[in-house]
Amino acid sequence: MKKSLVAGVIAAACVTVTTVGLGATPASADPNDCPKKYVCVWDNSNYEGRFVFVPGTERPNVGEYMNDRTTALSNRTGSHVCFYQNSNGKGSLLARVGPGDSRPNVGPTANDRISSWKAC
Ligand SMILES: [Ca+2]
Repeated sequence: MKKSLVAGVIAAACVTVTTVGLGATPASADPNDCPKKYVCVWDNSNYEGRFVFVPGTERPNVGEYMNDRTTALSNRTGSHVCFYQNSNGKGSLLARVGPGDSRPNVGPTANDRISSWKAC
């Protein structure tokens, strides 16, 4: 009796874990998944889809994998960070995000245009 109860509890725990796995998106869905002192960007709104997590406040070129794809972002650094249209902080300033702030959607002006960022 006791043994089967333990088995039942373990089975229930496994079911719970499976449900969480299916409920979550494959990549991420929470700006706090971005580690402290990192800047993180995601392809889709609400922190979903492909992503790049970068330590520090500088990224002169986000790279081909994420170039012109960013739709959501999180700034977990202690500085304001500015996001630019071109590499090396050139082109239009598309977004300025305060320390600890995040954007589930950067909006139509900045969407799918960010190529670099730096503290500002
Ligand atoms: Ca996108």
